[in-house]
Amino acid sequence: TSKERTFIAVKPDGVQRNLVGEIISRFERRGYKLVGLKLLVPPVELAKEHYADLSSKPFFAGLVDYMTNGRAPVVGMVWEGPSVIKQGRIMLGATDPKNSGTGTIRGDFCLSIGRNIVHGSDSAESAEKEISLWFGGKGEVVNWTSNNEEWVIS
Ligand code: YYY
Ligand code: MG
Repeated sequence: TSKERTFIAVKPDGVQRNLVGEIISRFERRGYKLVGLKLLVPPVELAKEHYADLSSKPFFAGLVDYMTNGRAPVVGMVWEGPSVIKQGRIMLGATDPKNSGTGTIRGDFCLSIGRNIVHGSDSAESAEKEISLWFGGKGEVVNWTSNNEEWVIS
């Protein structure tokens, strides 16, 4: 539906490399609506819960440290619009930037799976889990009507 929502995050390497505006801009220009936005150094428990399905992987400890060590913050976002979960993943590109197409965020701006600059929910279930995890407080996700909507969605 047009109210579909996904969690997108600029990881610390993306913030450090000044790509926040570029990444926001790509979602804005596509026609998606920003309904949640925050800058934070995530607590270790939040990062562990976010990546809970990877907790048995050898790279898990390094992944959590990279996300939480505070050398740069994370920009967490909720974007809304038609097929935003699937299209968000397409806009990000493959997990390993060596396989990400040119024209995708990862394919255009990074080289290494361990420094792939963005996160995006991979399913409706993970979007719901991640949005409540990162934007659980009252009013942190904002319902609003964009005046562009009739020109973007019909
Ligand atoms: O959803 P996505 O970020 O594309 O990939 P996941 O399989 O969920 O892995 C999350 C995160 O873990 C990935 O973006 C980089 C890191 N990672 C890694 O460092 N090394 C791997 N072999 C696989 C994943
Ligand atoms: Mg994932």
